[in-house]
Amino acid sequence: INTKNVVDIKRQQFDSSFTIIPDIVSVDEESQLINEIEKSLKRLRYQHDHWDDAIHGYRETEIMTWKDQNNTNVMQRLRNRVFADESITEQMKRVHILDLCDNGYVKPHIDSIRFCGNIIAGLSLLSDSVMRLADEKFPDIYAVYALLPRRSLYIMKDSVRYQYTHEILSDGAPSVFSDKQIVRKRRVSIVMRNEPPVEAMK
Ligand code: AKG
Repeated sequence: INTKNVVDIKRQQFDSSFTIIPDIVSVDEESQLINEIEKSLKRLRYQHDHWDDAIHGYRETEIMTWKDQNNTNVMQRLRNRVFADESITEQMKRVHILDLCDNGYVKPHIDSIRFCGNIIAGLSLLSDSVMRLADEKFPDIYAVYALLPRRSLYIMKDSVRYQYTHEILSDGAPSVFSDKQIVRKRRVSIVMRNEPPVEAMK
């Protein structure tokens, strides 16, 4: 087995465990979701000053049930897509809402296996952004910059979810996407996960 084969295998593994679906919600659906999200965020302040936090310049909340029926329908459509077949456990009923201000960012991390199963999926609203994924053991060799367009959904599962750190960059890393200038503005994500397997919770 030579180096090229290893790279090809890593690439195949990556591609089968990380997907981005552009335009998964319409412009109207985006504003309806944001409307309802703003209501549950409005009393919260952006957190900036915890130097050891994984996330900087953010507010967060959780939503269990949506008041607007259109939002319920949109979220059900996304859930059907995300948890179609390879969900090893129940999907979580609540979603995690993360609001990053224009210079907010998420540092590289792997979601704890005690709190989350094999699938993490995020809907990106209000701004394009760049997610960097890096193999935990060889972060300088196997790293991918993924453009997450506004109104797209990413699905991260299995080997990518467990073996790659992910982060959301504070700017659009324009040098990486030379044909398109990515300007990171305020970005709101709706993150869906499934439950951890019972043995991981111990
Ligand atoms: C996390 O909650 O673990 C994230 O990294 C959030 C990613 C996102 O906002 O899409």
